[in-house]
Formats: sequence, C-alpha cells, structure tokens
Amino acid sequence: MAQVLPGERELRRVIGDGDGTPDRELEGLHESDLLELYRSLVLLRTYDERSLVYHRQGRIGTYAIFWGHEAIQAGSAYALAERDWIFPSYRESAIGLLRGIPAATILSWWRGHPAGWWNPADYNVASICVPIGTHVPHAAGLAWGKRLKGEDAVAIAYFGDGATSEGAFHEGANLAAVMKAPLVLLCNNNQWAISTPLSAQTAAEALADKAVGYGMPGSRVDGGDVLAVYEATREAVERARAGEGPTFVEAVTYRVAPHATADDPSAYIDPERVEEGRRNECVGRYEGYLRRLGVLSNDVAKAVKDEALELMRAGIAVAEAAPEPDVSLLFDHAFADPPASFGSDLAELRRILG
Ligand SMILES: Cc1ncc(C[n+]2csc(CCOP(=O)(O)OP(=O)(O)O)c2C)c(N)n1
Ligand SMILES: [Mg+2]
Repeated sequence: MAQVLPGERELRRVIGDGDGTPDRELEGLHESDLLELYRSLVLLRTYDERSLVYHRQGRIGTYAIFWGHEAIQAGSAYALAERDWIFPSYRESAIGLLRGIPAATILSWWRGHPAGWWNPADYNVASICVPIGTHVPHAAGLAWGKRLKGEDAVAIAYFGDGATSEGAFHEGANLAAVMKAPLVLLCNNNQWAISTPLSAQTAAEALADKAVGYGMPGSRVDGGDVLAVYEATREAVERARAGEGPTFVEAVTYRVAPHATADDPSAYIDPERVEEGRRNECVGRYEGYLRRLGVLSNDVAKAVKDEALELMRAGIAVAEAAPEPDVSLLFDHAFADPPASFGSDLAELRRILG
C-alpha cells in the first residue's frame, strides 16, 4: 500500500506505452477478467458517446460528459464485490450499468423523468449526487454502519478535484478515518472544476497529500490506466475489509471534453493539452495492452462494441416510450409515512395543472 508522503509524486501505472515503458501483469487477473474490464470500458464509452448524440437530438437534457474518465470508473468498480456500495457523482452517472441498472433508467434520469429513479438497495448504488461532495458523508455513514452491524461491505465515494475543497468532503473523510469506516475515497482529479483549474483549487502539491492530514493512506495513480486504478482500489478495498479504515485514491487524468453539454471550454482551456489527452485516451490504451498480450481480436472488439450500441439503442427506445409521469410521483419515495397535507397538496397541484 502506497503511503503518499510529501515529495512522492510518481503515478502508479500498469499499462506501458508499447515502446520503452513495459507493461506489467497483475496477479489474480485472468483473461476473462481482462475481457470483462474491456466490456465495462466499452460500455461506458458507448454510453457517453451516444448520450452526447441524444443530447444534440434533444432526446436527453443537459449531460455531464465523462469521455476519458471510463478507466477510473471501470477499474475501481471491478475491485468491488456486489455487496459493496457505490456513491456516484454526476460524473459517474452511468456506473450503475456495471451493476445491472438498465440504460433506460439512467437515460430517463438525464431526461428528468421519474423513471430515472431506482431503489439504491436493489443495486447497492446510491442516487447520482449533483451537489458537490455531499455524498461523501453519506458514504462514510453507510460504511460505518456496515462495520457496526458486523457486515464486511465496503463503500466507495466518487468525487472530483473540486470536491476536495468542500466542507462535506472534509467531514466525511475525517469521520471515516476516526471511525475506521470501510470507505474508499476515489478522487477523479481531472484538473478542472468547470473553469477553475487545479492550481486555483488547492495549494497542495498533490491531492493525495490530503490523506496524510486525515491519518489515512493515499495513493496516486494514472487515471487513464484501468489496471492501475483497479490495483490501487483493490488494495484500498482489502484494507477497508480488514478493518483498517479508509484510503484516498487520487486518479489523475485530464478533462478533454466540456464539463457538461452546457459548457464551452474554448474560453479557458488549452486546446493542445486537450489534443494530447484525446490521443492518450484510456480505452485505446487498454486495447493496445490487450492486443500486445494477444487477448483481444478484432472479432471480439467488434462484438463488444455492437453489444454496447444495441444496449443503448434499446435503452433510449424504452426511455422515450415511458408515459408522461403522473404528478403523484412527486410525492412518492419522499417519506415512509407521508404527512397528512400531501393529499390536499396533490389535489391543488392537479387543479393547477388542469
Ligand atoms: C455544493 C455545490 N456547489 C457548486 C456546484 C456547481 N458545480 C457543479 S460541477 C462543479 C465543479 C466540480 O468540479 P470537480 O469536483 O472537480 O468535479 P468534475 O466536474 O471535474 O468531475 C461545480 C462547482 C454544485 N453542483 N454543488
Ligand atoms: Mg474536476
């Protein structure tokens, strides 16, 4: 386990560059695991690329693009067991696909339709969190609760570089460390919080340094290297399950897409740095690794892509076929015991909507 101390800045990598830097092989990962990870990466990439198209066609609303972040999401999720809980931010909106949440459900969420709701307990995937960092204490609390109940489930919370400046991040990280909650703090450091660069976000040299202040280990990995993310998360999960408490994993990448479909980064971003990031994107890097190992053929690559495209075609069709929601849905799922006023509130709403 890497204990990041000030001065240690090396990013952990498994995938080489196919040239001077050699590939490593990870113990315990078989060919079937490597291909499963590939499927996850391609599924997320396809979800993201199709979503951008659906947005432009007016079929979903504003959408937070995660192109280039797939390795962080697929690599870390693969290190979890089914009983472990995922707390996504809007940047990981589709991570539930890897737990069997239908594409139609997530697309419905982006359509602002109540069919985008799911019961977190059905998948051990919490609701997508849009307020920055507010889910970190939720994840810490759930993890702590699991420990108190003697269950060995772990929670993982995903958040960005910008979230590390939020009070909620501090509260969640501190509580988890003091209580030895089995939590993985997975920071997607894409070096931007909308238009705020990392240099204006923090005076820390590395975000992983923050772990030291909470008394937990931190590791720093190449966020474009799905296997490095997997390895670091696997170690963090083992540590959490062994009762040793939380770990901070900083996955370093670069946001090469707009923050969201409503953003125009040309006002603030360096186009050459974006080009470099696009050339070095994570799905292609992993494909290169698998081909060097002789594990991936053109036929398999095509079948995996076709399957993902079909899932999206079917998903958007189901989402678009959902009937207009009844306004009573606004009141469902909010309270176990709804207050008496709900009846008259709903009647009022129906009267206004005609
Ligand atoms: C509490 C709160 N404050 C402000 C915002 C507006 N906001 C939306 S995204 C964002 C930037 C977050 O950046 P980062 O944490 O780095 O995540 P990224 O979007 O890069 O994945 C901000 C400030 C918000 N959603 N919630
Ligand atoms: Mg960011």
